[in-house]
Amino acid sequence: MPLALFAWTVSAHTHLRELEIGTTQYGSGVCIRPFNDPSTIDYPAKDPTDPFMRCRATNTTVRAAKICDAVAGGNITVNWYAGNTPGEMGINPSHKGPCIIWMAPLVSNGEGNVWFKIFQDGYNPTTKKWCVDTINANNGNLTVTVPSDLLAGQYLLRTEIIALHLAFLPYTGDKNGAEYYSNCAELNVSGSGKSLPSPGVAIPGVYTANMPGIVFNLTAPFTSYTIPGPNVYQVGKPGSVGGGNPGGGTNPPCTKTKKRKRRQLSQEL
Ligand SMILES: [Cu+2]
Repeated sequence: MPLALFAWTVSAHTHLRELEIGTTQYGSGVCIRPFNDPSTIDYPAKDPTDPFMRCRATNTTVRAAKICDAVAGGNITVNWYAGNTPGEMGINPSHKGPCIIWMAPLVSNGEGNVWFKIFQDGYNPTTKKWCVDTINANNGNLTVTVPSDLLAGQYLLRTEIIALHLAFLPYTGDKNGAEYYSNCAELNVSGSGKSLPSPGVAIPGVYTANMPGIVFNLTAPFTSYTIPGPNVYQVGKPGSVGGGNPGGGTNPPCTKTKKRKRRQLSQEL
């Protein structure tokens, strides 16, 4: 019960509110896949195996009403908004954790081994700031660059904050575990690039409830944080989107990876 009370009182979760692409500021919800129920717009996904965690939509076939134009090599600013607390931008500052921006071809509807990262920011041991601190200092905004050599076409853009305040124990039922604040926007990317990063990973699938970076204790001393999931795409290297810190899905860990993961987990716990 104490945990349930805590989760209830910390009500300022967040959602992706709007996009600024190049110099175009889009309105609230434009080109973003809608929520099932506006009253739960800020509620996190908790089960890393549930398709709900992909875009925080139970009906995964519901499309955005519009597809926004973007340019390979151009900037996109995503804006998170804690709508449950009037006037609050970003996310409750207790919700420390990383931000990860993903893409996948829209034709896949996000199903299969199609997702690749274009950006991630976790914890900076020098400044002691999490990505959540950085976006809150910037009114909930984060600017990322569309890979300059990305193949032209339609894509999903998945924005994700992983909040770690309850992640000291793995997810079991509704208790404990990381909170996934994911949303999906739809983009039409133009450009002359020829790269489609692959093989991607499956979402859900890429995270498991017990892996480093999904399990993490914010209240114990730590000097580093392992961002879960594969490496970020490097322009010019279409195959650069594997590896990293796989927890499941399409990247079965080899013996070496298992050893490394176990050592990191013991350090972090
Ligand atoms: Cu929350």
